[in-house]
Amino acid sequence: MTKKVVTHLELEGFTKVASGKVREIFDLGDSFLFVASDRISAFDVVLPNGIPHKGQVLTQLSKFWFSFLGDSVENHLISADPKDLPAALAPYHEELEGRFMIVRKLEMIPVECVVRGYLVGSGFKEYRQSGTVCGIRLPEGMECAQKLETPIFTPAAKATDGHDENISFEKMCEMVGEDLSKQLRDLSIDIYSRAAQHAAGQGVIIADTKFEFGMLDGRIVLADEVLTPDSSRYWPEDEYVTGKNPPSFDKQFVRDYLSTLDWDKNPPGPTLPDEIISGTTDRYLEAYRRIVGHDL
Ligand code: Q0Z
Repeated sequence: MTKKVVTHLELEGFTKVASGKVREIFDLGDSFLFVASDRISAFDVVLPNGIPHKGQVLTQLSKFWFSFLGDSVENHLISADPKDLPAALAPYHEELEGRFMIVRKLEMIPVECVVRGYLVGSGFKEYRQSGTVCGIRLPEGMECAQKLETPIFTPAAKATDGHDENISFEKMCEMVGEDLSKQLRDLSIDIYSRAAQHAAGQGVIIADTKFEFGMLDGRIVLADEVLTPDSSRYWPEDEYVTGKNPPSFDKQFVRDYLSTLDWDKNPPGPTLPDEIISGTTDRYLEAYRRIVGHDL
């Protein structure tokens, strides 16, 4: 794997159809090219530095999970083999190495399928205010980062400001239909449970995660990146204590460093020192090693 850091990506002759803080999607005609850059965001702001190997870790973790889940859920991956790239992308093979997937074009479902196994973040915030998460009532007296008796499905929708907003299951049913909502809920909880069980045996807690699904010929297809540290909260099991928000597996060095500065969390973000960048690469590589069982 080359260590070339990819923060900006343009593929001449191919239209970018979506661009996120980290990922990009290009049109290949009958399929999309899904690419994970090395960009990193913290406190919702993309930082100037890339993190070497981050895009490769995210992509290879997604591929691991697609394969782990097997035929129990159809996914959008067609190929991650450079031989299957269009000939016109030959000049970009080095940049794309290990960080791309050729994927099926789906009709995306406009709801984020979030599953939480632990009570933290916006879930804990809502619970403290109302005793519920996305309208689901939870037992009294739960602590921050406590494990839930059973994982819960807490859908979210893109608000007008582009941020995700927690919605009730009833609201999701109004948006996409009751039958589909129930299928997505049950499927999401099943996928999360199997993944979290695997991760737990490898020293990683997947506290929560967000799935995106699409439809193809009337079938539900799992899309996007899956069960990565960017779409999930990964916690090192050895650093977990109930009642305390554990360090993020991947971004904790970056967050700790940023909190030593007097940055107001508005763009542009501060430049990271070399040792924070290399420490963060090491954390991503360690997350990969624990989950997959060998080095990237
Ligand atoms: C996913 C997103 C990203 C920004 C579109 N297989 C698919 N078929 C149709 N649409 C999508 C996919 Cl993955 C699709 N997103 C989310 C991804 C950057 C937004 F890389 N948007």
